[in-house]
Amino acid sequence: MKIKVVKDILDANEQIAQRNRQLFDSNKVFAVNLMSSPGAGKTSLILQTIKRLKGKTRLGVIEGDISSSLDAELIARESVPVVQINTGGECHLDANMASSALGSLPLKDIELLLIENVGNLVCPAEFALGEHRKVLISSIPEGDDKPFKYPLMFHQADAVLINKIDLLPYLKFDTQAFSQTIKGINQKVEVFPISCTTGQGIEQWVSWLLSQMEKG
Ligand SMILES: Nc1nc2c(ncn2[C@@H]2O[C@H](COP(=O)(O)OP(=O)(O)OP(=O)(O)O)[C@@H](O)[C@H]2O)c(=O)[nH]1
Ligand SMILES: [Mg+2]
Repeated sequence: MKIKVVKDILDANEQIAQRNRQLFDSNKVFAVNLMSSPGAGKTSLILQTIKRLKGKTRLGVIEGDISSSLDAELIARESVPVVQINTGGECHLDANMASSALGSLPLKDIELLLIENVGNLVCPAEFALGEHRKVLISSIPEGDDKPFKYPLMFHQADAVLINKIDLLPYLKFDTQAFSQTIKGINQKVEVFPISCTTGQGIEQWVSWLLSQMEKG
């Protein structure tokens, strides 16, 4: 009985996610669901991406957090359309929350919508939002064992960014073994070592993102 309830919730989410996807496609918006544990660097990555694409690609952002509008305030300073969703305790965004936020964004003026999910390596993987790509950000301080502990997230990702590589001299993290483990779980995944602090690897990430937008 309990399992059926969970399945019903996921089925309902899937239907709303498909409606969101139709809305994205009819407005020619390419949507990316950015997921990570708390503090891995989702907002920093969005800010770096805005820096590279400003004036070239019209961006929009949805910020998901349990509470506060701190991240949205950082994005708003860049004069990019942004909506903050507060889940009020839920550990992930769902398609219905994303749908409510879409009404407050000028979709016709947006080509690339970056959706920052709630910091969590478990629940966001279960709830589609209607996005075109899922991107997972891992970071050096979290340790290189995360693909073994949270395989679903790594299995679903179209790209995994290994952030904070500027900290490699100080922390034990085997980047090569980490990448190999991810490829073992998910053969199609792209892996990019990056640093949002130094800007290393951001060029490659942005090129990949633009190539994915072309593919749709
Ligand atoms: N050393 C280093 N620190 C970084 C890097 N990227 C982000 N940080 C720092 O990591 C902390 C968290 O970064 P955020 O971008 O806020 O992370 P987040 O994933 O958006 O966090 P939540 O929204 O709270 O889940 C901040 O203090 C950043 O300055 C990086 O490449 N190197
Ligand atoms: Mg954030």
